[in-house]
Amino acid sequence: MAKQQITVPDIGGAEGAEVIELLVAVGDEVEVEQGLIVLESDKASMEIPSTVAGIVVEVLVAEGEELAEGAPVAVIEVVGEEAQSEESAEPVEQTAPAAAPEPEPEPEPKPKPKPKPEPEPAAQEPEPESELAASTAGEVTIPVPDIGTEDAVELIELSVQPGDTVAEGDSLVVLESDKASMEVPSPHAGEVLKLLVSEGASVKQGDDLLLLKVEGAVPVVEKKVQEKAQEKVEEKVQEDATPTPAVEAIPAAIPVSEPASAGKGVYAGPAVRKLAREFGIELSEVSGSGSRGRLVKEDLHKFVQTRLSSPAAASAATGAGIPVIPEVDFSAFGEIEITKRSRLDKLTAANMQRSWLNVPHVTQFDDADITELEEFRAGLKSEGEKRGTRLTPMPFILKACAVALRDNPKFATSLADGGESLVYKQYCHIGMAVDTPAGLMVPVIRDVDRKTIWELAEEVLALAGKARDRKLTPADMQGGCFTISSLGSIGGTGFTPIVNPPEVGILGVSRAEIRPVWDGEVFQPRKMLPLSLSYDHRVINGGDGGRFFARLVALLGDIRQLAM
Ligand code: CAO
Repeated sequence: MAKQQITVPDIGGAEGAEVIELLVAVGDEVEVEQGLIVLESDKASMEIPSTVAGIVVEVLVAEGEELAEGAPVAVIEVVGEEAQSEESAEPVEQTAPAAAPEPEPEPEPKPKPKPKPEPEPAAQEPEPESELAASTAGEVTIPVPDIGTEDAVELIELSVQPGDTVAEGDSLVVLESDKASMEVPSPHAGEVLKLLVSEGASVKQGDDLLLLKVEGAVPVVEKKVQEKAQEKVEEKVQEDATPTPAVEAIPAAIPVSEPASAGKGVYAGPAVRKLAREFGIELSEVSGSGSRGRLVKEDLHKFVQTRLSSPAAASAATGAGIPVIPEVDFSAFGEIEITKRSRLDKLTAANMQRSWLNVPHVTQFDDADITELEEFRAGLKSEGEKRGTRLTPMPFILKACAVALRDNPKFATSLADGGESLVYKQYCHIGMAVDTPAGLMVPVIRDVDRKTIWELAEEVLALAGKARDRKLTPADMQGGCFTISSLGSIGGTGFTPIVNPPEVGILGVSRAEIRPVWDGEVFQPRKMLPLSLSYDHRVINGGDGGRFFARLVALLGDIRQLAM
């Protein structure tokens, strides 16, 4: 049988994404699209799926390791006829990874794929009875991959339509469980032939999503095989009266390995482990109430409740000394409704708190007189329409920031070596906070200093659209030197933005309005733009902040200086 090495695919430029969870162990049976590991960059977490069905013979990574695109993840012994057509058929040594437990003696045979009587013709509808087929005709039914739960989840968005061409990794649909919304990436490049579900449908792992026409020979793994594999794992769990290292952490349906760092020796499934990470709970501190001491979600909820009712104990346990905000039973005061927060909201919350706790913030306020800028902008409205774009104040603010950063380079630095050094960046990439229904995202506009106002206007529109359509990749959100958060279109006279580390400065933009401004003799109606500048006081002192701000305000007050 051929062995296939699975590597980290294009993860949108995320460099050094950390392995936060191993979803499989040596000896596990995996399906196409089944997650092998979970990677987390500072902006998102993503499952790395297997591209083949088979048996895991080597896990090449450990929790806590940092991986980039192309890094080897695992070796899979490919099951079935497609094993013949797998390109990476070169022998791969079957050594167990140093930290991985020995594979358990196989208590039962692996499911043998039925030999196919004859090559499968290109079929519009997949044959429901076939168990495993290698399709050279290039039509593949894409199922719901491992979504970390056996429960049905809602399909909230179809990201493709019949006729669309997709690249490997492109989002096909968006699913939403009570915990998170997740995109299902295409395992292959190809053309969408037919949708097999509709928006609003309730789907489970293994349900068919769509029919894809791909080039070349690809494995077609059908529902029945997935169900069989699932049953097999379930039987295995039931038969194992005592958890052994190899299957210790097998939840009801999905085989997982024993994480090295979190909850070592704890019997819990991936969903419970994920929840524990979200709560910041050390699994070994929680007692499991499930069969054979398995941890279930209710155990975590109880644990949190107990901790919350004992704030002093929680504070002492974390060593942070931060008093815990006690949980209130709001239903005691009237009717309530509880909704789950999206993963993005929770990540943003964690990032905000990290910044708030680590960065000593100072915020300064000033107003820029943008009367002439606004007159100039109004005069360009028709040209903007001709160009098919919209000129808001944002491109001017971006440009002014680029010049102010050039003149005050400390604002584009980051701390390094634990505070021993400062990294000065010789590029000017500026992040722009975008408010989306899914939560806050901060795409980064590259080389702002080298772009024209029109180019920036187009990019602002494009990136804001991409953010709202959930099309941003981790690469789109990395590498910023400084951030702008504009609430100008929404309102308000000022706010204190939170620095986006490792950056050291962020500009808050509020709503411009005409105000009476004293010119020495009379009050003049001037359009004033309220600005707030927050910075990391470990790096920027008040003088630096004042100089940067004064320059920025002057640039916006006289945009001719932007050309200097
Ligand atoms: N004062 C007055 N009007 C403003 C303004 C300001 N400071 N900024 C923008 N406007 C106007 C624009 O000119 C536009 O009107 P016209 O079409 O008549 O010119 C209108 O408001 C809408 O602008 P916009 O929001 O579509 O575009 P933008 O370039 O100003 O901003 C973006 C783009 C992506 C920054 C913005 O849409 C957005 O998402 N802002 C929210 C950011 C956020 O949530 N920050 C908080 C983060 S911390 O929680």
